[in-house]
Amino acid sequence: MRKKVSLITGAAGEIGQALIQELAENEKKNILTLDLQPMNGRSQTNITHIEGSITDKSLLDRLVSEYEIEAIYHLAALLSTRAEYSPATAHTVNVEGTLHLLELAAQQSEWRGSPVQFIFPSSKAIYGMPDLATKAAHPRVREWEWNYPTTMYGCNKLYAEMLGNYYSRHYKQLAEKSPVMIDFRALRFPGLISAHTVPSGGTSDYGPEMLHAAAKGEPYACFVRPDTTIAFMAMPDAISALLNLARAPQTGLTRTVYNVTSFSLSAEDFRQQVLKSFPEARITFEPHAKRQQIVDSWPMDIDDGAARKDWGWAPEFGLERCFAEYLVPNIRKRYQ
Ligand code: AKB
Repeated sequence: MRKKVSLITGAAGEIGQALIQELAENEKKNILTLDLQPMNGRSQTNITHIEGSITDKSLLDRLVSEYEIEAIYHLAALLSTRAEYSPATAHTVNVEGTLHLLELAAQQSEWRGSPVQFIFPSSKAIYGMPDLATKAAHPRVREWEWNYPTTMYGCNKLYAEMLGNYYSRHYKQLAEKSPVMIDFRALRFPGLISAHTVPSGGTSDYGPEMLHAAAKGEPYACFVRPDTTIAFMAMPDAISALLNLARAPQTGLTRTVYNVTSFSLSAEDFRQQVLKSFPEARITFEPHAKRQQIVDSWPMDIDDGAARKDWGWAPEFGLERCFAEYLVPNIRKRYQ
């Protein structure tokens, strides 16, 4: 008999590390992790790690011959800054890799006779505000507004959301016998901030980079203007959003893709928050014109009213609590 598992792709990344903790340690699920990197420091019996790529179809075929995959948390992606340096590779990973996994989920659903759940973190990068005046005039965008991404990453995420919608609602719509559809659910995250890991390859990374540099006593030159405003969220809230969306009864869901957010602030306000706890921090502003352009295209805030209404989403960490109770104490411990 094949072993039942939840598959986590991109498991060695920021979200993956925190999610494994919750699923494997607290929920005692059997977890299959897939990443290009080794998973250092984890040796629980309910976690099996496979080093490899989501673009390797023969590897994915091997996995389904050995395991019954009940749920997929598809976290692997090339983030927005990295994707601009190699757009074709980003497309291969972010779109083709996602397509392989959706196919895998569809086949597994058919074989099991019940839907595989597919949880997908998307991003505020799928929005594209044409200029700063429009951004100021539309400070809080809803899911269907301004879907005009300017980055390869944003384009990839938006298309992957649409593929997920297709596989869960319209897959093989002309076949005589309707297939078992997958259960696809996606979240559009704001910039995530973890006290335990430093992100790499993103364009909202200036927030967490500023904070980690201050805690290490290192100077930091922020790559966007002080007035640049976008939304952020603490990593524990991101994990509970993923898990709560996964647990929500399908009957209450009116969308396949939901905005979720916590607080929105400018880069200068972010600096002020950091200075409250690290008054010696040396933070300056040296905007990088092209990365600035990307962040300027992202909305100031995203409207998460649908998630609140449909499945009771509410972040635990607002701005003050996020810094005072999660980020600062854990970051101090980390760099002690
Ligand atoms: C990035 O900066 O690329 C990511 C994102 C916007 O999802 N944090």
